[in-house]
Amino acid sequence: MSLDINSSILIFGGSGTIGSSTALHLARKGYRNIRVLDVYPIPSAQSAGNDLNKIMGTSLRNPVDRQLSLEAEDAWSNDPTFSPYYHRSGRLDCCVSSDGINDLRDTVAKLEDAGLGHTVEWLDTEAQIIQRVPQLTGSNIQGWKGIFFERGGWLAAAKAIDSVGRELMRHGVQFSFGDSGTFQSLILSDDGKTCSGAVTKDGTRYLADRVVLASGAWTPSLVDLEDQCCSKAWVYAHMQLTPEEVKEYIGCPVVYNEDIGFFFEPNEDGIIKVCDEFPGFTRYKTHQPFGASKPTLVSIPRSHARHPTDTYPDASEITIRKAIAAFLPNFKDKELFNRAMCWCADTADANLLVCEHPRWKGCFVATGDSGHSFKLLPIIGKHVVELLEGTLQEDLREAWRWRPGSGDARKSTRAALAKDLADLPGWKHDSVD
Ligand code: FSA
Repeated sequence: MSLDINSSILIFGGSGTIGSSTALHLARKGYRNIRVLDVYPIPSAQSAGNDLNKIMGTSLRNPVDRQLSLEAEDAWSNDPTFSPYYHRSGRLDCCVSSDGINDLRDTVAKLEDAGLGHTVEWLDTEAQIIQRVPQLTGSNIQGWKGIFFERGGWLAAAKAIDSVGRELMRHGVQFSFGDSGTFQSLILSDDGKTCSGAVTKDGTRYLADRVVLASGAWTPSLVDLEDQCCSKAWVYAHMQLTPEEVKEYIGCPVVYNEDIGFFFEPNEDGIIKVCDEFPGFTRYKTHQPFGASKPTLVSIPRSHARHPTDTYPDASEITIRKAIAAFLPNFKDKELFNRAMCWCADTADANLLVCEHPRWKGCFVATGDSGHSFKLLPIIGKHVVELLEGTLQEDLREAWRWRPGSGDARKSTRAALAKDLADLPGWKHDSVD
């Protein structure tokens, strides 16, 4: 059955990045029967997007990513639902290792090929880096080279999803949160091949023409994704600057070093977020997602919202402190707070997984963010809607197709295999599993 504006559509994970964007684009197209379901109200307290900030930049990994990040840059700049949350402070990508420097040169070459050479500046010396980012004066940057992207910066992530939520309310989208928004199972036809809705944890049965599972890193634990996604945690910590210190860091570009990590300009409360860069942490458990024939090992996120006293492994304190010592040596003794983990779903090739589930007609998955998709918030939903309507561009369909067996999501494109949280002390501060 084809879709029309009266078709009923359920969006699980609708309080997170891809789900809220999907609801937004359906509502903007005039769909009148949209229901957002989520464990938490929008912006979901356990969404990776519920964060102080995320990086904005142009991704050049492949033509699909490039197209999407250019569309996103345009929407972040011009769409009033999003533009107040785009801080176009610029982004410095920098490195000291020869591999890293080669990657940077490769990026410049790709930008030039794409006709975007004029949007970046190659910084060949420490002096040139410091001229662009004076806040790095006195930092440990011997031998660094860098690229400065003037089209980039940071996104006030949670505030932007909240803005989407307010627009959804204005459009009359319906919401179910808590147990009545928590996925339990699909409602399937007698032959098991067609999905006609879903049941939530409290037993409510929602009938619908389409079900979209956009539950981010939780998706592989909800339905069988045949190992195409592996959920991993990345970590961050905050530090508080004094008003005097804030003055020095206002307008500071995002500084990203693939061997060390990254930090952001202070927000309006003078808080700087610092992250280390590493292959992520898994949390494997024996679990049977809906549709799996037997229990298997699945990496399952642990919700910071449900376990607010959790922090991060002791090992992360060391690497975050290293990042601070390199980038922000004056703040090396500052107290850290809000140490937390944030969960993303990696695919083997780091492309999204946005397609119809091959076993259940009418059930669609929209996940596999692979840690680089928050920037797509304003536009990703437009393409999910195109998928639902059967008009998704061929190259996007190909990149996002169902592709089990095509690679190892546990490794993905990372430098090494992710360690498992079970082997890492220090992060768990309550006794509940
Ligand atoms: O370029 C970017 O969008 C940075 S992604 C930020 C990050 O924390 C990664 O550094 C990390 O490796 C993981 O992908 C989660 O996202």
